[in-house]
Amino acid sequence: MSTIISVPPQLLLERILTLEIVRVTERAAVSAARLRGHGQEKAADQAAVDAMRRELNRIPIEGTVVIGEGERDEAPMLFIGEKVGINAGPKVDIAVDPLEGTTLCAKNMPGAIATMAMAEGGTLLHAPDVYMQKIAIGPGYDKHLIDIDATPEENIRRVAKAKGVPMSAITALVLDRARHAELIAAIRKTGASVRLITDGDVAGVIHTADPDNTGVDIYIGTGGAPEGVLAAAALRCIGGQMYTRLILDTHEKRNRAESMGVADPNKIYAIEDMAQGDCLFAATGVTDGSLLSGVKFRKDNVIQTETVVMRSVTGTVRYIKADHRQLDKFHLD
Ligand code: VTB
Ligand code: MG
Ligand code: MG
Repeated sequence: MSTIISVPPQLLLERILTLEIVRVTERAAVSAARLRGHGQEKAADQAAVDAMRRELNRIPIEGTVVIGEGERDEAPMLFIGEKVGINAGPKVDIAVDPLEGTTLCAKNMPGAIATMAMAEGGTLLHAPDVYMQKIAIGPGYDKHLIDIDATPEENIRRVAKAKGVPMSAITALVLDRARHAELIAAIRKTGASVRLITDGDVAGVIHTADPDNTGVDIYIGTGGAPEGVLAAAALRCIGGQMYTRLILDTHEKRNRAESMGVADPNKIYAIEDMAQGDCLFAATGVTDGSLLSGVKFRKDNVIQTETVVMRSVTGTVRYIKADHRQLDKFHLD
């Protein structure tokens, strides 16, 4: 008899938690969306953090934030090491980015999301808030097709060949940054198309999982390490390949990483090195984006949200559209 469960049952996260984390990202997204387009990155971020923390503290978990808003002294809430949950239930690691794309939200541009991942305790990479080199493709390719140390040309060539299309039919998603000038030129030289985003590479990486709909075949470039771990948690659920490397270019960063358990500063992380075991991932749209619709404030106080939630052990991906009617009445956000 075959079974889809590949880890011992005692290590599974209870599936009921799937819905619980949807509430968390929904509330964070609604709170941030109230400040959408107001040009206030910090205020929107803080609103998302407050809402996310309040909701996390209602969940029956013994959670530890491993990817959070920063070190305890710089982040009063959702700091790395903070305990969340009702302190009863499974021990879990929590990764959060309550408002991923603060600038997108402040400018009401596409692609801001509220996002989090939950995994068995001790199974998420404890990554410091440094840059991370990343390369990712979606599911359905041979193992190790892409190589973080190969040239962009080589990676594009391999993906095109595996897909059975010319390189000119490949689209690479890249963060629009000066540091990526050479990378962008190298990709364009192959004939491939570069789609630039100003922010938001958690969603960016997730785009690779569904090239037929998103038009994105590969993600390449350097972004935040916390965002890398969140994206890895998502790809762990939907499949795909992702390789990353922390950019630890100063003593201070190397020491910080070491104190968080990073023994080899040059280590290449695959998805399973960043998110092992069973994990859940959720993201709710704050502004409209190509992955998710943003929060809509309708008449009669109806608030609509769209969330994607994934569970690694089964690979289930759900899109949940919700109408919230009582948020103001119960002062819940
Ligand atoms: C990265 C990326 C994020 O901010 O952290 C980026 O991973 C910051 O990059 O998705 P810069 O320092 O070059 O601005 C996001 O785009 C949004 O948090
Ligand atoms: Mg953030
Ligand atoms: Mg972010």
